[in-house]
Amino acid sequence: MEKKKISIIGVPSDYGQQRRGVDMGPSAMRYAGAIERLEKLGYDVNDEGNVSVHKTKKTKSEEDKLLNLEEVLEVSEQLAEKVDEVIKQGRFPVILGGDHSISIGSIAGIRRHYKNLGVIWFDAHTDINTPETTPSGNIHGMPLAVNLGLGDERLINVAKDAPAVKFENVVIIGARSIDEGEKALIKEKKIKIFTMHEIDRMGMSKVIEETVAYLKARQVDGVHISIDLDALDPIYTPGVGTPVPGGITYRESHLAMEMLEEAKIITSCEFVEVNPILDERNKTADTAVALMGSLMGEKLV
Ligand code: HAR
Ligand code: MN
Ligand code: MN
Ligand code: MN
Repeated sequence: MEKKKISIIGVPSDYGQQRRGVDMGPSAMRYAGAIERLEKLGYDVNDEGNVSVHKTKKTKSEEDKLLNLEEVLEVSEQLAEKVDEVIKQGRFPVILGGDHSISIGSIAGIRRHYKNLGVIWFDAHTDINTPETTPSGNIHGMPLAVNLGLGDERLINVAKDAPAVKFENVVIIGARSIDEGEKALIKEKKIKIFTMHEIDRMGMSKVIEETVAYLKARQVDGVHISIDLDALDPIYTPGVGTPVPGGITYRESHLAMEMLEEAKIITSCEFVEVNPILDERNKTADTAVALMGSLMGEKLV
C-alpha cells in the first residue's frame, strides 16, 4: 500500500499580535520531533520549510485599525499558495504557526479545494472579531471571521474566489474568553460552540461525538482542525501569548484528537500560538507534537 503523504509547512509569523517569540513556534515544534513522530507512524513526510516572513516598509498610520495588516496580508497570500500547491500534490497539510492570524492564509488555500469545508476551532478564544468589534486591533483575534467572509476586504480576498466557510459548518471547542461582539455574532449566526461549560457538563467524549455527528449531518467534504494551544489549560501549555485559566486538560485534549482520528474526517490541521520565549522547557511544543501524534493515528497500545 502506498504511504499516506504529509507536508509540513512552517509559518514563523508573529504579526497577528503584540508579543514577540511566537514566530519561533515552527522551530520549537520541529525540535520537539514533529517530523520524526509522523514518520514513525508510517507517513511519507515532506518538510516544506517555512514561508518567508519579513517586515514591509510601510509605516503605520494612526487610522490603521488592524495592526500589521500589510505584513499579515503578505504572509497570508504566500501561505495560501503553498497550501494550495501541497493539496494539489495529494498531500495532507500540517501547518505550524505562528500566531493564529496564519489561519487566514492556511484556510484560504484549503478552501480552494472544498465546496463544503467543515472547520473545528479548538481554542480558548473564538477569533471571530471584525474591525468593528475588535478590542485590540490584533488580527489573531479575527481569522475565523475572515474565513466566514466577514471583516477587512483585503484579508477576505486572500481566498480569491473560493467559497467562504459556512456558519453552519463551524464547531468551536474550548472557548472561555469571548468578547461581547463575538458573543452577539455567535448567537446571531447560530454557530455551534462547546464552551468549557459544555465540556465540563458533557465530558469531552460526548462533545467530540456530537461534533462528528454535526459535521457529518452537514455533509462536509473535508474538515480542517485549527488547534490553538491556548485551548488547553495553561498548566499544560504555558508557552502561549494569551493564556486563560480553566482550560482543557492534557488527557481531554488527547481524547479529542484520538476520537477525531477514529472518525476519519480530518483533511488538514494546524498548530498555532506556540511561543517558546514564554514556555517552560519547550513544554507547549512537546504537547503540540504529542497531540499531532494522536490526531494522526498514534495508539497507546
Ligand atoms: N479576543 C481578543 C482579541 O481579539 C483576544 C484574542 C486572543 N487570541 C488568541 N487567539 N490567542 O485565540 O484581541
Ligand atoms: Mn520524505
Ligand atoms: Mn486562536
Ligand atoms: Mn486562543
